[in-house]
Amino acid sequence: MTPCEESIHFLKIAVLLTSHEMDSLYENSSFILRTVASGEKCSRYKGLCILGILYANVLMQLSAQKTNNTIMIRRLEELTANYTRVREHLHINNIMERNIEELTANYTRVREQLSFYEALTAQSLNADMSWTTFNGKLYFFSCNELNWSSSRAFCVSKGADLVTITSQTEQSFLASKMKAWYWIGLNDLKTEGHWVWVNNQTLSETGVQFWHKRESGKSEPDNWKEEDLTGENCAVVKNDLNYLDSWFDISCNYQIKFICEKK
Ligand SMILES: [Ca+2]
Ligand SMILES: [Ca+2]
Repeated sequence: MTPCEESIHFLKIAVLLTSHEMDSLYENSSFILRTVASGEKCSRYKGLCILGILYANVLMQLSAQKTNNTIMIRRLEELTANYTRVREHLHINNIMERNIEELTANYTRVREQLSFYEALTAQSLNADMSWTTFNGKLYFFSCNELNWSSSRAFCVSKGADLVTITSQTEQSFLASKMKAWYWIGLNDLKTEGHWVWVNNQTLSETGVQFWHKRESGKSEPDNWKEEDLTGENCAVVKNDLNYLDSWFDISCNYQIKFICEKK
């Protein structure tokens, strides 16, 4: 190739470089290198030649960067799609959890009502619903077992309420009649640890309480949560202990006999 032909060829490459035609540029790379290596032949175009090489390098770097960007954009799109799927999944889970909570609450309500009506029916069949008199009050010891709130509803339906124990004499009388464990009208449903009777009297107002005491370990009420995570918020009186030491807090959901009291 004559110097004149080389000049024309190099100018063509310079045009290719400025027009970003990379494939043609790579095809002519051997000529560029030969031209740079041959300092004597290329002396007239040396400056332009170096600029061309640098320009080609920049273009190659830009091209590589463009490829990286394309890959990153694809990954970003995949991550976005995954994120959207996870969010939709979480949303569905939240809705399902809410539905389960509502269904559980409805189930509990229906179960309580059912127990109550079962007890009413059983009691109506049992004609001898007998009341025992003591100190001007009437007491009924149930044969049926209900949870605490249904027991109370039953007593109320009979013009009474769950028993309120306001003296050691009354506690002694009840103990003498008991053949099982019975619900009494004492609870801390409203405020944990604040025990009140169904007539809103507190233990300090009545002046008597007969919680079971333990020499080692916590005495009652202990709000034990092993069997019911909501704790123990209703009181029961047990017949198999000293009557002065026989109140326990237990889960309000247990099915227990109960004592109604009316004036
Ligand atoms: Ca409690
Ligand atoms: Ca307890």
